[in-house]
Amino acid sequence: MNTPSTITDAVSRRLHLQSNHPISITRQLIESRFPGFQFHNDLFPVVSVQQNFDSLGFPADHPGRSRTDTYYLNKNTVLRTHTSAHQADTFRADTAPGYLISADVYRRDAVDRSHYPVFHQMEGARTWDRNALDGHSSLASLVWSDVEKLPRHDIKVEDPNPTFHAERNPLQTQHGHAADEVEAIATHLKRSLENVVVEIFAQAKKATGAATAADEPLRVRWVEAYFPFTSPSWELEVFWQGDWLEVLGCGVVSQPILNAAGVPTRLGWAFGLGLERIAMLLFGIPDIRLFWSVDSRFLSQFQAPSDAAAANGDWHIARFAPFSKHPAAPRDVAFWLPGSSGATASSSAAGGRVAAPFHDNDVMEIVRQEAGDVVEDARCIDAFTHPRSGRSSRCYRVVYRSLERTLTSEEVNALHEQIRARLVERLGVELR
Ligand code: FA5
Ligand code: MG
Repeated sequence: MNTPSTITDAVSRRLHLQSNHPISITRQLIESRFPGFQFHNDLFPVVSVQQNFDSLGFPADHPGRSRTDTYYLNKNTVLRTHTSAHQADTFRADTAPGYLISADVYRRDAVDRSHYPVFHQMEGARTWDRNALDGHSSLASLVWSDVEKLPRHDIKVEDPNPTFHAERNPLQTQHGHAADEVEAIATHLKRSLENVVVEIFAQAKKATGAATAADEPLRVRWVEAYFPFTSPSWELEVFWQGDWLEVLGCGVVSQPILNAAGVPTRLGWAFGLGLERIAMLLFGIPDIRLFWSVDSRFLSQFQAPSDAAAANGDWHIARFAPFSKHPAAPRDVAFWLPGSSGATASSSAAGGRVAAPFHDNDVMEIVRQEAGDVVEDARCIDAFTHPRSGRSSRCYRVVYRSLERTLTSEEVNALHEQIRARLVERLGVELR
């Protein structure tokens, strides 16, 4: 068990089901773009390691399984880290061609304006049956005919990568997929998701007359990705606040998952998107912490449309109006890592594990637990190893800023002092 009460307390919030909450409105807007799909919005967040990882083909040593990244309730049970945990069960149960699953997910992760340890994902999947070709000569031709039925958009999408790449995205012939099938499914997948983003921006634009809060033109690009459960795989990024923001991951479903779900003749695509990230673009919400606010100055700004209005495509999206911008108070903390030498800061992506590795996410969690939502950002700003002693040092900058009021410097100092004490107590570091 490595799950603090700050996290378990969030389980009951279910923002994706709270009427008039921006996460819920975003969910409904996306659902409206997938007619005929089954919607599952009430799946329990406690899942088995089998569901979250094994069923999806995660290798035994995948960093996502680590206690530094995942909240465990016991050895075999976790708070789901993604909605993909329900893929296998849903492919087994659903007869419809497609489904959407919206749910709260949990991760030990970075602290900044677009990352939060509890967030909401929407999983989507669409499959076609090789045994139900509906008069078509092949599955590829069936899928292409469905591509033709998708709405068209006229935005320019940056998509420099071919569907297949020898190392990064090899054609998975062991799955029995033919290149033309994968091309057709990938095109249907990309077009379907581009349509979601285009719709989000169209609604955002209706609200302000501008494409985005910062008045930037919409820029969208596909980048290659890797997931153990799709191949080929991509991520979709949108330009936001001066940088590329990843909004979703997706790909062609690995055939062993469909085979194991009892539907070996079906092939298809799946995606998982961050509802907060999309809601930030839709409403112009600048900081992910705001979604958890119970301040009426936040909540009263959002109103779900009536069913009739929504059916007309009129979502009445109102741009978020910041109620005030309070000053930021940065504080640094520098320390020596425990153990004399050899300890490395291992981000989950980097290899190089040591006996008791120091992990960035352990610092992030202490920051969250001690200071909660008054921290806007925390990051390592300096790391070095002393050439003679071999000791490693880290310096973190924690930026304090409440979304609701101005913090006094006494208050900030007290919180920072608590964080310093906890770092010593929990991680055994030596303050510098
Ligand atoms: C996944 O979770 C995959 N399960 C997605 C997927 C599904 C791929 C089906 C293929 C097929 P990833 O870890 O990239 O992928 O997360 C998906 C999205 O969740 C991200 O693109 C981002 O929009 C959002 N996200 C991830 N971490 C956070 C976080 N800490 N806070 C807020 N949003 C996050
Ligand atoms: Mg990702």
